[in-house]
Amino acid sequence: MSRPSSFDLPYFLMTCATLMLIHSCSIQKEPMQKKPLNVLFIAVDDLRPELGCYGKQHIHSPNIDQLANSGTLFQNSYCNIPVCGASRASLLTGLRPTLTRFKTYTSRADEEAPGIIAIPGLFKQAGYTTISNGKIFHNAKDHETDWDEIWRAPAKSPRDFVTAANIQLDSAQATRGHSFEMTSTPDTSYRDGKMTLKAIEDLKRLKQGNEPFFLAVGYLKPHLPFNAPKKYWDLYDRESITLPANKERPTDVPSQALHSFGELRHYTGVPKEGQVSDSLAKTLIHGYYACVSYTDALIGQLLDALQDLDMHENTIVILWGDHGWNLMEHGLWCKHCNYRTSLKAPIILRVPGYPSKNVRKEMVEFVDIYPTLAEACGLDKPTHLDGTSLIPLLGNEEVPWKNRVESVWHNGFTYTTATHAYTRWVTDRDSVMAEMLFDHAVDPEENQNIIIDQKAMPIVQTIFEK
Ligand SMILES: [Ca+2]
Repeated sequence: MSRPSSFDLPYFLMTCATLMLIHSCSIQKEPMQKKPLNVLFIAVDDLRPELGCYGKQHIHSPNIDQLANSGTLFQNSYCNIPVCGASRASLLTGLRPTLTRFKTYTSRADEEAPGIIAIPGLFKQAGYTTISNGKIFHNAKDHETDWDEIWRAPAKSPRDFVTAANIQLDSAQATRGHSFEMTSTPDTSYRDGKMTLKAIEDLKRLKQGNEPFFLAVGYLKPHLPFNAPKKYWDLYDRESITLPANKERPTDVPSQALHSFGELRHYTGVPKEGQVSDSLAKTLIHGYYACVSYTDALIGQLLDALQDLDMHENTIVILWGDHGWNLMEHGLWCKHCNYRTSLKAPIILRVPGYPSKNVRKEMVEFVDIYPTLAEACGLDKPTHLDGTSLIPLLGNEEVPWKNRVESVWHNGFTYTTATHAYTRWVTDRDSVMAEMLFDHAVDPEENQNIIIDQKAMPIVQTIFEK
């Protein structure tokens, strides 16, 4: 089958039909008594809180900002592990990553936590129609019987390039395309644009059905490569983009805190060692911003459709980025580290019936999402869950809450509180090999490791007291 050079609706629909996998239902559905809330579950790959609603006024993200304005924004939300596959496996099972479970981008929930019911499985068992579009579990085969449909958009090269030169590079065995791409093609030229159309068609179809739905829509951007239509690049003035003040590699942290951003180096035009040039650094930051705005525009189309179809008052919307990203802070790119730039990622939640314009400062983490969605939809929470439902935080009241969240990368465990972030790297026997401690009250960018200060030990004790 030859592919058209521009978007072609009949071709697209035919491809949708070809790729749609209708799975046999190994999970038996229970009859519904009363139609409960639907769930629109939006995942955004590698999205750190680089959004207007998180105080980043230089970012053009009006649609996600509007979602936050209509629900609850969690200001201090953290992933439990900063890599795609493991973060998703943990979030979708509600189980924390450990030294032996959920460690890499290839982590599979069904293999590493066998017998554990994941979020889509819980909803399917409760009688929901469950659809996975795009990247939800990292591996489409993971928990595949949890879904009534699994769909991923077609692409012209493995990493979804559009220009001929990049397609050629990306399709070759030994090379990848460039780390960014700017085109004059429409939103639907990339997979995320195609997926948004598919998800909107899903909403129309689901509106006609009798079952509630759990519709998952997993965006691929702003993950590398930073490919986006030119109009999103044009939202930013390259000359006004500055490199971070802390762009040099720090010397006061353990070697385990740093890495050489191998993920970025796979792409054509990126040096195999050393820091990238300031010029490429600016382009990468520009490209990340463009991809955030591109994704935001697509999410706007999806949320507009939800509203136009008059489904918004009966549908929970949750949006999360699967982990943070370093844009040259600490001399780093990509994720894969214990710095806050890598661990902090957005959670925005809108549950019908709860106040809008709600901003919570409590420490929350991705394992909290599973119990939240179960409670919001009146489903019994499985007993294996490690997190805490966020539903008590959807109102304006003060409520008792945990004082810290826990993230892990390799053998480094980071405990983040409202005031500090403490990381300790342990051996398998739990003895401490290295540590770092940051005081967010005076050092929010984590530029001074204070673990050797006299005050450090009492601070660390406080982190574990509550
Ligand atoms: Ca990711």
